[in-house]
Amino acid sequence: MILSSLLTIALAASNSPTAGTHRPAPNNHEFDPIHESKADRDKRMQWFREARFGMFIHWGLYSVPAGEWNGKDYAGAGEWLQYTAKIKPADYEPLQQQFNPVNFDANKWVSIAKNAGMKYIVITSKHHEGFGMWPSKQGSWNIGHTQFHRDPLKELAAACKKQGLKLCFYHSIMDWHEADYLPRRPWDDRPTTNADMDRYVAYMKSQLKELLTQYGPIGILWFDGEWESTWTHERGVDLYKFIRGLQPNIIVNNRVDTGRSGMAGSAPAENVGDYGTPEQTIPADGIPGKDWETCMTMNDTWGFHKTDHNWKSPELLIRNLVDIASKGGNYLLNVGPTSLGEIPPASVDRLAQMGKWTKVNGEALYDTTASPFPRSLNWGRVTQKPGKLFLHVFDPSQPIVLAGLKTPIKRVYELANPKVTFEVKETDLGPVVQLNGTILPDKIDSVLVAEIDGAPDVVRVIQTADAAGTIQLEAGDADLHGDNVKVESENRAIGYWTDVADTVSWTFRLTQPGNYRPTLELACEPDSAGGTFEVVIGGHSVAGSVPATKSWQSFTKVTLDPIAVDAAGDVTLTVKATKLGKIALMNLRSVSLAKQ
Ligand code: FHN
Repeated sequence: MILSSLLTIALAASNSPTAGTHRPAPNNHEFDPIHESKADRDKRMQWFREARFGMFIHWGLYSVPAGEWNGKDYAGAGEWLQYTAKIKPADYEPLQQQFNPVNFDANKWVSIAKNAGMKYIVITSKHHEGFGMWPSKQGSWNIGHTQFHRDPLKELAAACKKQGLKLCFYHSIMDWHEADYLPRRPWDDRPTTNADMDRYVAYMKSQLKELLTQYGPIGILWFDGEWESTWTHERGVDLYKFIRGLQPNIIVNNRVDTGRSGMAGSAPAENVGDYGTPEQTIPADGIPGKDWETCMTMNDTWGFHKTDHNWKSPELLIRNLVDIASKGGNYLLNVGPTSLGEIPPASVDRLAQMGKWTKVNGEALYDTTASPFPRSLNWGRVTQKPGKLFLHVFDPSQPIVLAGLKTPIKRVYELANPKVTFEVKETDLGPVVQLNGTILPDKIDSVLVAEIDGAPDVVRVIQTADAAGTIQLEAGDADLHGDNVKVESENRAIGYWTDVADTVSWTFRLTQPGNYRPTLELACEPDSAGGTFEVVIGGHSVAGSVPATKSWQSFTKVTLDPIAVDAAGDVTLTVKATKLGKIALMNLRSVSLAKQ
């Protein structure tokens, strides 16, 4: 009896809604956002999939203190200052009368985004501080009760409509101000006896209804703050239905529900929400079969922080955009405006640089799909459209190999100047584009177009050692095992080796048995040196330790004792950590083998 009831429960669960995948529509005609046909879902997601690039805006009362409280600087605490400085709501509330963004200019903000090549804007309607950035009729903890007698969301809605961008809202479920929300922050000594989560949810829904009925069509409801114990899967499903009921075509991220896997941003099938939300990271292989969007700061803080000057370079930002698109995702890049309503100049400058690239190369970004190649390439990335492969060349010093491509290439030319064409040479690995000394136009990312007939046919290529028994195994060709290790495009190396259980491996062909001496090209900043590892092939292994190099970007070569390979054929070499360094094991760019 028990078993059958458990099976019944299990079956019920297995029929529960699955996020981001095809759910057979019920035969009744009532609007049912959970069970949506694939065609309806594809139509609803289409603009998102074409957009590839959006602006995240974290703007709230926290921009007033800007990371400082009572004369102390709290590094990294922009929008989290109230939590980090342990500020009680009563001590935080005076910020409301200090907030007066007299320099706010919605058209200027939207133009900055549009000129960067961004297609949508996600702005915080309410962050964890609970403060409404619109004149809400629910209570007084909102911009309607400040000396700023305007509605920034209304002005942004008009500017987005005028300039052709989608307006979207970020809304925090977690609320450090509303007395009905639980749990309290440890230092918040307000009584909890009358706190009522159901009443809080009703309040939150009332505010969301204002946001979804007063500002026109909204592209995305970007939920966050879903990780506390009082938020449940059932509440998430209910909220998802509520939002889609107000605007059926809206997109809702997976943080409306409770299943998100932390910063990795993916979620199990039973989680509602339309796409995955990796944060501050780019998944090594994207999130296969799912829509997803990486959100990322331009410096280290989401909300404005007056002492955070650790800005990412335009080169890294452009390559992140391309890396993400090559894996089928969107890039939601953040700005944190000041309390006067100004986007920091360092952000504006970087977005202008990104705009120069998107203006020339937008065809290789928008409405593209993921690379047909199994993983990152040493020379750059690939995006595609029917009949075209866009070859994003980051490093022209590397052979531009399209490993495993079986589809004939008709011609190759510069996207920026189609008169500049290139020959292609067929090799054992696959076609190789011949630059023949041509200097490519953009040192950050020059796009070549490879025209092909129909869909690209790519087979997995087994790299083979040369006649002397030498082979070089590159980071971009490694199989990554674990949730942390990933290929960092800026280093062309495997990084984030922060879990001793993570491993990397290569499978390749050796034509002769014998002893092979491994050489690793690696980097490790001095603070983290001293980790140890093993190189394993078959039943044999050799150990090594990680020396200090000047930085994570400064590589050196470490040669180990020879390792025995008992038979010729396809072999797998695995690098396993045995002891991590203080921060991580190492950044690993390549492993080469030389027959002794
Ligand atoms: O706590 C928030 C954080 O302030 C910021 O909003 C990011 C961006 O999505 N999300 C949460 C941290 O994961």
